[in-house]
Amino acid sequence: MSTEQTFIAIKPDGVQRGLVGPIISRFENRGYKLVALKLVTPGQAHLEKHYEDLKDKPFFPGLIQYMSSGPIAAMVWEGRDAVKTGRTLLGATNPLASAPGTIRGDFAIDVGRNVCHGSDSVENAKKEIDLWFKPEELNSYKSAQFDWVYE
Ligand code: YYY
Ligand code: MG
Repeated sequence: MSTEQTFIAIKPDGVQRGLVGPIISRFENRGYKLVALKLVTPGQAHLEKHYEDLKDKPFFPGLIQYMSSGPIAAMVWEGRDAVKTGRTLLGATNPLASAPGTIRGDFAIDVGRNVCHGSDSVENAKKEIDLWFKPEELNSYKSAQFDWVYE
């Protein structure tokens, strides 16, 4: 298990519902380090690129419309096994199948309003971080918690 970076986004519904703080807290409380954070309202072309693997799905047009309907809190989180554990913190894609205690399991009901995004592989995390952030927006620092979170 290695130190990884993952792209986590709070979708427009999460921002509108005042869930930025609670979602950030899940990652902070677990011990992950915030490397980048910004509130952005991307255009449709950016979102189509972000979700390009899903372009043939029937829900794709609605997904792009939803994702472009308001600001998104875009973040990069770093730490051991951050990609897979980030997905675990988010919960299943369909919130009705997400365990209580996960973000989607605690804060969402419909799959098309599932409040957050997380990279699904280390390779996709790199692509997504590259799409959403400029290199200079990624902060390099040692977290004050580091020696108390890792043995
Ligand atoms: O990675 P994750 O967000 O958990 O799921 P994906 O399969 O990548 O789908 C991206 C996004 O699309 C999902 O978060 C909600 C939406 N979506 C949908 O609206 N309806 C579906 N049946 C499947 C996914
Ligand atoms: Mg996905």
